[in-house]
Amino acid sequence: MQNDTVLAFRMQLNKGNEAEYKKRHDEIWPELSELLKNAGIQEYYIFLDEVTLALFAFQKLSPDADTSGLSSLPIMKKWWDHMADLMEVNADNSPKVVACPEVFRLQ
Ligand code: RM4
Repeated sequence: MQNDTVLAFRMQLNKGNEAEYKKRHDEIWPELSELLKNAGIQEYYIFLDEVTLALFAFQKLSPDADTSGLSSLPIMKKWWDHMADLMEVNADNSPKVVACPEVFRLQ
């Protein structure tokens, strides 16, 4: 399937966890990075809005990326459990995600 090449979404950090959130991502498990890349995520950035604590995620995807299966993988669930004390999550500990549609592109 052909995808758009970029994707953005917002998550929410809970107050007081700014440093720890960055630390855990600095130490992201290599097997998880590998899995995300294998799914077609070529580049993945998360920016922190230090005023609202919104986490703005931006992904550059390969044209044949398929990230649909990631959420059911044990390591993904384990990562979400690991992050759940820091951010807003759903009942299954996956992060609450708000889609951010593209409104401008300069290429
Ligand atoms: C985030 C969140 C996302 C995950 C990244 C790597 O904090 O858990 O779902 O894709 O980490």
